[in-house]
Amino acid sequence: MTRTQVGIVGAGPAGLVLAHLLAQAGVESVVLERQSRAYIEKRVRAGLLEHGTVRLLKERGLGERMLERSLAHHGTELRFDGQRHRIPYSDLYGGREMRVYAQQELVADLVRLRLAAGGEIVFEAENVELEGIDSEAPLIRYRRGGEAAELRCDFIAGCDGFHGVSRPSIPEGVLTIYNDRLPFGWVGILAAVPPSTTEIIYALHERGFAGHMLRTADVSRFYLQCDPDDDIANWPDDRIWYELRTRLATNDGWTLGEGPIIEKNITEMRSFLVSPMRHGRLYLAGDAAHIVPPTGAKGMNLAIHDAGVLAGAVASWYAGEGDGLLAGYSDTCLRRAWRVQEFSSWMSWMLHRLPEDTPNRAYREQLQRARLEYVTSSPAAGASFAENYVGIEF
Ligand code: RFL
Repeated sequence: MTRTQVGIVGAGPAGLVLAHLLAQAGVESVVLERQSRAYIEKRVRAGLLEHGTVRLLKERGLGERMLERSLAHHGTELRFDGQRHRIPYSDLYGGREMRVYAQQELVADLVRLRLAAGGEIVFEAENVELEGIDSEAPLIRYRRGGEAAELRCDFIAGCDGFHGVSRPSIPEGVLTIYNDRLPFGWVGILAAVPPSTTEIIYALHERGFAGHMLRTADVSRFYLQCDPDDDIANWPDDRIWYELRTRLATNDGWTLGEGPIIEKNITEMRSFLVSPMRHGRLYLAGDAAHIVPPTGAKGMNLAIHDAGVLAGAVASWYAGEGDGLLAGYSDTCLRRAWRVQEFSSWMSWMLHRLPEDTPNRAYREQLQRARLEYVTSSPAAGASFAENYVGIEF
């Protein structure tokens, strides 16, 4: 049996940032991760860091490699009717900038820095089970290399993502669950081709949404709207490039660079949120507590935000300041999560072709167009978009 102060389940952005911030506050933790180190350092997911995320990583000494290897971004492009509309979000929101940096790179940095500082991360921890979360000394049981192991702690941080074990360990009836599946899916690809843009592009076309995201100088990420129940086998490479060329086309002769597709999959678009984000001594953070549609690129940022709030609350408890911040943890995080949820949903409905069976579809399409025109032409609407996209400060 090992003892620690905070047992952290999951070495994603939430769990790893939490482990660092706790250590900086003098609080011990052990991270238990189901996958291998190599696996989590290769897993392709998000890539856009909000202003506040960059600031937190920088201030906490976790962002050196990210700052070296990522580019600052100051605007984004919305395309419809073959026209390009730039939203200069930095100008519209006090000069704040965003950064493009792949999630797996950030995870690799956080793992390396944590291990170098003597932190403990148990990779390939199997059959993790939480016990006594209602008590003052909860226990995590798991298996490692076939051997049973136990970790006794004061608090458990459930940072194990949407499919983890932490949330289901909370007794039935305790959590209010909010769940909304959007009628859109995304074919996501990673291609070995330099980007054809310097800024992220979101396009609405009559054939559906297309997105041109950025990763590195040689690798680009693209998304295409598809049916949420579609099968990736229906998307051979030729079809993907045809759809990207068509949906991203502009009237001014912009061209799309094409290259080998390294990876492709289909992601459904879901909004999911539980309240409260805690039960007893178990605190949920990141995707374990909420999922947002990926359109606004918010999931990883929200996860890191939760970790920051939780670290502060736990540190305050150990500093003898009582449990005020812990008691407020869920409300503090949910306030931001709901703002992000609303923005991500608004952006998703603005940028996707509505399914054929949408009630009153023609009317809703006109609303969509009115929204696009407003956000791309009004400085006030642009500023509101910028505040949410770059990361609202509260
Ligand atoms: P993570 O990153 O899912 O990390 C959870 C960790 O917990 C481990 N785990 C367990 N460990 C021990 N025992 C168990 N029983 C466990 N079960 C799970 C997992 O192996 C993993 O290492 O959650 P976290 O830290 O909350 O971070 C959240 C972000 O990862 C997530 O919000 C974003 O990646 C969402 N997301 C995207 N967000 C964006 O902002 N932009 C994107 O383009 C974008 N693309 C994506 C995405 C999420 C995807 N998923 C989850 C399928 C693309 C995909 C495919």
